[in-house]
Amino acid sequence: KRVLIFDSGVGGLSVYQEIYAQLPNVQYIYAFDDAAFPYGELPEDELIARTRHIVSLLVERHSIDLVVVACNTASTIVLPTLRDVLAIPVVGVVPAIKPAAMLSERKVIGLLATPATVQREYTELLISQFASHCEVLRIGSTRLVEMAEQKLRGQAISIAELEKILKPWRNVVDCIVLGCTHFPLIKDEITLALDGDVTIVDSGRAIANRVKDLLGDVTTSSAEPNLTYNSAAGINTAALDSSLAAMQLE
Ligand code: DGN
Repeated sequence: KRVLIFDSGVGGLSVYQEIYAQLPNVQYIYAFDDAAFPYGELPEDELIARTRHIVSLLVERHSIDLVVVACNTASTIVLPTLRDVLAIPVVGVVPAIKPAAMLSERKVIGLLATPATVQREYTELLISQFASHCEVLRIGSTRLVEMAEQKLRGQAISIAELEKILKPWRNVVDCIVLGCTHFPLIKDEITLALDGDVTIVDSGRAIANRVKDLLGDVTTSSAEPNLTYNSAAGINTAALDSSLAAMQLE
């Protein structure tokens, strides 16, 4: 079986990690549209057109069995179109508002995502459906996405800068939704910057469960490499590979 995991950058690798842990015998193709990075700042129609084009092309070229749109910014807007044009299952990643609303004791939760995701209609819908009894504070940050990219390329990131971004939430929220797939990659740093008793939730595990349900148990291991990359603008995948190897060893 072949699964395509798609994001605009390295964030989808956090989702890949979760899926790989449950389905190690699947062959994965990781594609990232770094030519249009960051998606959080792209007009909606452009985002839909690009995603549709790239994903359709890769699905055909690589005989893909299932697609994971490992990007909240894209998933909150592009899933209906993709499901229209593709004949295979399309799994999206959207903010884990529902579990956060249940876990929060103070009923004050923080949604940390891209500037686009925090104001999407789909996000509003999730909040009114699952968290209408909570106060939902939002931070939409592209800087955090860049920091996650930096970390995965082995560069240091500044906790002081993170502290500044997250300051309004200190001792206010008790549960944070990582509504961007880049953010689980800097979860430790986010915890450190908040210096408090917060529960942090993301969608990775639930997505992995969903993919497993849809594919069933895949027991035969493939002779091909487990993970290959496709980049729209020739990013340095060697740097990505060494970081990823470290991630897999954890
Ligand atoms: N990883 C993407 C997400 O989950 O929304 C965002 C990446 C970006 O381009 N800003």
